[in-house]
Amino acid sequence: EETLPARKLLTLVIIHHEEKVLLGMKKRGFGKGYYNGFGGKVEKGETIEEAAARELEEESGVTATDMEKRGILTFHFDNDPVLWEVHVFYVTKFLGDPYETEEMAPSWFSVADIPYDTMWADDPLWYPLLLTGQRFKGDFFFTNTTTLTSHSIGVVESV
Ligand code: 6OG
Repeated sequence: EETLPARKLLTLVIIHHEEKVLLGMKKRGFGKGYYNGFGGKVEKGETIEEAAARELEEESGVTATDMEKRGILTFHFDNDPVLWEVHVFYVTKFLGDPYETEEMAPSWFSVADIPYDTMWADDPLWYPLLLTGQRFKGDFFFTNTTTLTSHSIGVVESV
């Protein structure tokens, strides 16, 4: 009898406001030294949406007012049997001004200047879909945690 692989649920919020994208330089933990959206693990007793809102507030100080789920990314790491399922949310309206936290140093980037060289290797494959209003699902296979060896990605009707 086959069993489903174990999955870890995570969130990732990208804010797109006045032609700019808010990214945080991760200061510690997984992905340190990379720019990324804001997010983290879904905790027991909260929904994925609640986790996304909570992590955004904890890591950037802002409160999203129009969060929309736009993608699901599944990461396969050769050194971890657990799949990482990252739920991607798109935000254009929020309250507050982003500030630096223990976890992240935020900056705004024009879409043309998104620093893909200092981001996870999967990001250039799906940010263009996110930023043009599409919904998507993708699978990404990493070796040695950071080397992307293969992927598949598709635009979907709903996530
Ligand atoms: P914490 O360790 O901060 O949660 N994340 C990824 N984001 C991108 N763009 N690519 C990946 O490729 C990622 N793997 C994980 C999900 C980790 C944060 O990093 C995201 C979370 O927002 C491998 O709790």
